[in-house]
Amino acid sequence: MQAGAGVPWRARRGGLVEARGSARVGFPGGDVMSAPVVYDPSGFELPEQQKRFLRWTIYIGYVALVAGVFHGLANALSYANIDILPLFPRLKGYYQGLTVHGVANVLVFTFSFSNGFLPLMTARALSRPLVGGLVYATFGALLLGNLLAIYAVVTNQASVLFTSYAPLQAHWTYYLGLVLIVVSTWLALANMGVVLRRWRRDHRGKRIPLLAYIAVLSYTMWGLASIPIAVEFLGFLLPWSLGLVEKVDPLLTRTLFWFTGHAIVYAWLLPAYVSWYAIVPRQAGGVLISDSLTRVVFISFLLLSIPTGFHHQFTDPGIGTGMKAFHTVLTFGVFFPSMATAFSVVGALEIGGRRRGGKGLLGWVARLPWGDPSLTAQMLAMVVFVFGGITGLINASYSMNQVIHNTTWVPAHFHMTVGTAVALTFVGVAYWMIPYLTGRALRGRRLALASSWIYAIGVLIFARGMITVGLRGMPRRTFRAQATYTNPEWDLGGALAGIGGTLMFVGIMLFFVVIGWTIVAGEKGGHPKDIPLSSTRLAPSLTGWEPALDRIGLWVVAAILLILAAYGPFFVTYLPPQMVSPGFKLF
Ligand code: HAS
Repeated sequence: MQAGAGVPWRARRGGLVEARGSARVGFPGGDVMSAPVVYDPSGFELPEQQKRFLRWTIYIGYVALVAGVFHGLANALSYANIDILPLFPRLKGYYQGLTVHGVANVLVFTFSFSNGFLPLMTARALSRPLVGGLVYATFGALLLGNLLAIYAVVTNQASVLFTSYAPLQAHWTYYLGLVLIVVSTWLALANMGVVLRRWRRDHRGKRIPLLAYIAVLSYTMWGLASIPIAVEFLGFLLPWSLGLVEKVDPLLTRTLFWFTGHAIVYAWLLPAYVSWYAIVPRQAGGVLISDSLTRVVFISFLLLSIPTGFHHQFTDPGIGTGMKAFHTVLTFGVFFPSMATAFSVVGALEIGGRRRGGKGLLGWVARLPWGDPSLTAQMLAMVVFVFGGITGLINASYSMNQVIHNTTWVPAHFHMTVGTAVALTFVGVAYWMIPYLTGRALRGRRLALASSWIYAIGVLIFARGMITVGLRGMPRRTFRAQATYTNPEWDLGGALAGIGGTLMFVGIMLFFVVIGWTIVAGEKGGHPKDIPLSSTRLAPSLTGWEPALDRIGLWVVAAILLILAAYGPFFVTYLPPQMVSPGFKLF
């Protein structure tokens, strides 16, 4: 990593960097060199109308999150044997509430945020406006999809949980609503694709600016990954719920769900990684270490996120052990880009901490700007994600999975991943992005800091409890406070889950106070005028192998080939569909 004494890195690489400005920066080890700024430093403003629709797209997610977290509290308290469901008078039952919790938090909140955030990042990185019609269409599809799904869930006609497993059957508006939410993500992807294509037409031979590249690749992966769930919903569940076909194939639809369903977790995660790579280094006062490593990481996710879904089906009959083993190997493969991410973000933070005077092995940690609510939320998200990642590897280990599958261990894992690494990062991003989009200064900075700390401490206590009782066999998706059976070994862990869940609820409510206060009463004009874009220590090259990283179409073809190898044998041996089961409405 040595820059070469006194020689600007750009010069050593033959002036290959597309730089419009540069900054002098210091690195651990004492070298000082020129860090290229690859984005137009004069800034770029989206048209006001587009900003307005992007922020309303994100607000849809906030409304969903408000609805979703209330049932989260009920669920967490239930593990501590406290039943607050009677306080929800219109709720017909636990599974209706759990469906609201899952759909609102992991489907609506995440994709609403990404539909606003990723196009905004693309537009800024390329300094071009988005396609207005596609911005409005994205918002419209998301809104309509939500209204349809909300109707089905609120009227208790869709208590099927976010996994929508057949033969549990929901009202057709639920399936159509979720399809429209997916369509909204495709429209956002189309928008980014059009803007990027136009930019490339005008900049032949140039490297795609990193931020645009990783934003587009995140949704490209999702675009590919979402095809199986579209087939499941449009080809099977929707006609079945409309009565056009009488029966359904539970194993096939479940497999189609997880075909998309593991990649979906990376579709939630990658927008958070976009922030960790392209924004956090700047917020911490550091720089991103390597442009090419970052591109390799996102390509790895494109290649490996999708052909891993059988690790959710280790216990399912009807799928060959060899197929499951192949997916296990690929699951361990998709762990590596996250390790590379850990290296990159810790490196960038360390540079920032040392530039602020941090000394010794870990002295730089204390010197990071912990008073910045946006950065602090994201750093806490990263710390919690370490434990989310470790539990994920245990899930993926075939024999260990037999111990934890369908226990409360699994919700512990996903509250530390999507529930914190992703959600708390989105919270942190909101602390600069909502002011940027509304033109109002952030209110309640101390409250914002308190919110993130309370949430992060809460989730660690919650997960500790859920992991302990999960290992002692407590089932997930069960309302303990009303269960007719119990186990004294669940008491301590259950109490921790209740305490931690309550803290998480308080933390997220404080976030809503801060954001609501900012939107309504933030000082006008006191907002950030530009996105906090990071520069890169090792910049992109125009020669050698690196430009091949920008051939997104080529990588999509490679991803399709890997998917065919991973899923082809199953479909070849399994099809045609075995339409054996009628629909059930149990709750
Ligand atoms: Fe998972 C189940 C395996 C990651 C979400 N997962 C789930 C479910 C969800 C979910 C929602 O193999 C439940 C679905 C359901 O309802 O049934 N998961 C993995 C593996 C990973 C993983 C191997 N999962 C995620 C992410 C999610 C997510 C990310 C959401 C966003 N998961 C599984 C398996 C199951 C499963 C099985 C099925 C279980 C069953 O039986 O049902 C890995 O990709 C994780 C890699 C991550 C790391 C962490 C890297 C750390 C970083 C932070 C660095 C920063 C630092 C801080 C150190 C290796 C990048 C520095 C800070 C300073 C301040 C200095």
